[in-house]
Amino acid sequence: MENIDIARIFNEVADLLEIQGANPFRIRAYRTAARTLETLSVSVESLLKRDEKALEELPGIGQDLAGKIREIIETGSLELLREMTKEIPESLITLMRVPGLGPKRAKQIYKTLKIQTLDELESAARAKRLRELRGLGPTLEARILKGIAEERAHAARHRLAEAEAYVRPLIEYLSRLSNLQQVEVAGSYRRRRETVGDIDILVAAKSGAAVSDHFVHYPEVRQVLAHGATRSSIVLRSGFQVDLRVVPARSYGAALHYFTGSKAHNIAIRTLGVKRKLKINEYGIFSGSRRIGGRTELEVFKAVELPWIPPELREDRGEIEAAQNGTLPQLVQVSDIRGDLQMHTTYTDGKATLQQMVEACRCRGYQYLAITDHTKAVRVAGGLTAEEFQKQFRDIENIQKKMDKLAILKGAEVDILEDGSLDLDDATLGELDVVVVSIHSKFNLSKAAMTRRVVRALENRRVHILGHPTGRLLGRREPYLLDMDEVIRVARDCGVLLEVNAQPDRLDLNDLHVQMAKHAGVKIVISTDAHRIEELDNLHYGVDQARRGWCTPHDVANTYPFEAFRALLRK
Ligand code: DGT
Ligand code: CA
Ligand code: CA
Ligand code: ZN
Repeated sequence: MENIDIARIFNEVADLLEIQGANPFRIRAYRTAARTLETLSVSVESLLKRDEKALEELPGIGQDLAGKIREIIETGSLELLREMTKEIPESLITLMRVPGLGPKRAKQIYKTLKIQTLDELESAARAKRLRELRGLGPTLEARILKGIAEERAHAARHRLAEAEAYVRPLIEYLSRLSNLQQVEVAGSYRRRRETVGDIDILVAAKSGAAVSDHFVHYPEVRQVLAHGATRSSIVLRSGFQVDLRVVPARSYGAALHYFTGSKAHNIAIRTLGVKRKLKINEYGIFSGSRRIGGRTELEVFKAVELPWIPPELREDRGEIEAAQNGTLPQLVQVSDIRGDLQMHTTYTDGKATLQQMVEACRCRGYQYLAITDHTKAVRVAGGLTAEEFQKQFRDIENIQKKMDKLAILKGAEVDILEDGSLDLDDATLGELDVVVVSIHSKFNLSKAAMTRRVVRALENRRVHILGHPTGRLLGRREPYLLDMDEVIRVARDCGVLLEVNAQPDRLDLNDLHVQMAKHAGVKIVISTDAHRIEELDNLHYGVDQARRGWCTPHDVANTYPFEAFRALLRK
């Protein structure tokens, strides 16, 4: 039982409670616990084995929820959820997940129009039948149609971090086999795409049958789609599809290259092969019928006279030309990062204190960090007033006195209000070392209005960084409308840095925007936006995204030593 499975059960309970109109505090308790579980670095199952009481000490998990976790681990399910599911029809749950609907309206539509499926909802919206209901109109009808499309698109893909949570134990399980020569995850996972459709695992082994048998007997399997000596396919309980290929060691490199993709990149490489009268496929590199290579991935690239290309670049977006010209970028790595520039503390909605966050950054070997709590407009997060910031400044100064190797920057994540003005007075802004600005409300402006709003914020000379620039939440919220070319142009002219927010459901900017920024000569910062200590370790997802955007350390402001970094901040 993985943490993420328990989290899923808790989220389902919260959804159902919402439909029942239960106490909001109770609903929030389940959501908070789910989030804790999703971000926890140790498995609660092992935690429980070591120490009965350890669960209750986790943030947001008291005696009651600890008991429920224990029940899920011991029995594989939760009685409460079974009971609730009996009372609430499944179709109502499907409806409520549609962005724009929510529990109350889902219930109304379900009851009055007897709608059960997404298809039925879609035809009712198209037939303009929803607008006849009380409280619904053409605008909401259109929003629901968009929501249905989003829901369908999202159902098919999973966040990279979620895939990682399932891949790790599966690889561990496979690695128990003694005759395994090599094992690696290929596909979009290896290319570090922000979402993955399915997981592709490649194994080199002498006996394919033994590996495949072991694979299809993984305890988390819900369904076996295919079971063969070289190719098998399963669906995990979580809904993930995993494809396994077993190849002989002499083909491993060719297969790894082929199954890493992307398809467009593969076709380009194969075409280069054809020009040299070579056949390149997943079995190897062939000249006529003679095998001339395929044991390593490097042999594939060498055959077409190229250096090895990092998987993150293999999208046929210019990487082959760059490889030919010797201009492949030396991609940024996690170890290049010297500071984290967005994080929250218990002053607002963070779960760790200022002191604890600073200490955690010290342990991670950083040279600098910025504390960036919310401003007052973000009321749900308990945003700070100017006076409260003053108190935090004194706190920071006191902690700083005891630290000589780590610079603690006074920062804030300042809300950009609807008209583009900032949610903090000039005097306080002037005292901050790092001003991050971002949007947390009024997402539905027109593209022109939203662009004006952001541009006006960037033109404020006290602003240093634009935080999570498009506001999207993977699988939950589309980016707001924004003219990114314009934003990047203004960022360049004003000397504002653009954030790549490393939260696994944000990854905002995305890879393409990062590349646009790089081309325009705008530097990015990779920040975790951590709300608890463990979330500082999400950094690598942001680095992945920056790598997919072709960034070298030079392109990323927070790889610079402290003084050089400060020089990059607008004066
Ligand atoms: P995903 O799963 O949708 O996130 O994306 P991928 O890239 O993992 O795609 P997937 O799982 O369908 O296939 C894995 C890799 O196998 C893909 O990246 C490239 C390779 N591949 C699959 N089908 C073809 C094909 O028809 N031609 C070529 N050249 N390569 C293919
Ligand atoms: Ca795949
Ligand atoms: Ca696949
Ligand atoms: Zn934010």
